[in-house]
Amino acid sequence: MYAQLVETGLAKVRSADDMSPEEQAFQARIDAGVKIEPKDWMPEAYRKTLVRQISQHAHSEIVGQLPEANWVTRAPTLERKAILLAKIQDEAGHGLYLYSAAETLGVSRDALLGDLHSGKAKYSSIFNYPTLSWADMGAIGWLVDGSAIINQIPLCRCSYGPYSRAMVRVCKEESFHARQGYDIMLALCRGTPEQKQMAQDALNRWWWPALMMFGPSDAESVNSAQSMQWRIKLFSNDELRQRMVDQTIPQIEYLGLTVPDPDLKWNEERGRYDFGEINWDEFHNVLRGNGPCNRERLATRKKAYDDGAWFRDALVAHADKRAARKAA
Ligand code: BYC
Repeated sequence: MYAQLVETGLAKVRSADDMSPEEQAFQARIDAGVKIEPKDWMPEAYRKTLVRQISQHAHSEIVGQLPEANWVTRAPTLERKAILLAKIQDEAGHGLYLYSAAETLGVSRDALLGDLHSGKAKYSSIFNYPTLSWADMGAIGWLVDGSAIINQIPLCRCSYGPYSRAMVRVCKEESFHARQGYDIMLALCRGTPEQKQMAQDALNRWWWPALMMFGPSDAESVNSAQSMQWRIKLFSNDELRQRMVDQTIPQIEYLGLTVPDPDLKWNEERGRYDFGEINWDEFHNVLRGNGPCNRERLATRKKAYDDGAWFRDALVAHADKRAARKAA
């Protein structure tokens, strides 16, 4: 089983009897829907859980730039290239808001990046798959950013103020990303038979990894119960995954494509779709660092960081000079 790398000190959800008076007051504020702000008292385990989730989220944003970067020079038109570049720049911005939100919890950005580069910190499994055709740009925007919206809209209402506020702008931008992805898929599906086949191939390869983005099943999710008590998470992994399926199937039908799941069928009683079993062995394998692109993604990130050392040094030297001039 994949390791839980951050020890928050909590093996299970704590009942009111196990809580100190401070913790009880903290939980009462959360239950009343009051936001927790950086200078407020918080349990150490709450702080650590937030640092874990927000930093993993930030890492996902910046590693998430890499699969799409592959297609900037190959975009079919100038307009598509400009849109793709804008999207990739947005992801860098999301990373910045999220690292800033994590820093309000008393961790440094250098330490967080150090954990990413050493392989200690996770980032989303989805970014360890290759982008083989232009249709993958459509599938990522539509399915990956689409899933991100479903996961992140509830985070706009999460209990930690800086995280919830960062999510508002992120979600607006993700919505543009999802639309541009669907627009690419529509253009391909209205094109030649070969172009439609490219779209189908991309759907076949991204469908299951997109469903894995929501994390392990509720029965296997070690962090969910506590995170839901603290309103860091508002809905379970399985609930959000189900929403993604229910929302996306009509979009697939509109494109005239086929869902790569023979077990998918509408369940009249539930008013939702039933779908096939996810390949959890594949998910765990990717989390252990053995997906098709894990090593390449990490090596590219490290190189980008090392290549930027001169620029960070120059910024510090400039700031020192200005401070010295001001002091003089
Ligand atoms: N990939 O107990 P669980 C984006 C880990 S950015 C890798 O359910 P939790 C985008 C999990 O961390 C997408 N690891 O955990 C960017 C935990 O391990 P640790 C990222 C995963 O935290 C650019 C263990 O499995 N979105 O969309 O309650 C371009 C057990 O899981 C994954 C966010 O980060 C995974 N898919 O729930 C385009 C959103 N799933 O840490 C798009 C914020 C689970 O104990 N994060 N793990 O060692 C969340 O909502 C939650 O952290 C998760 C997991 C639902 C992801």
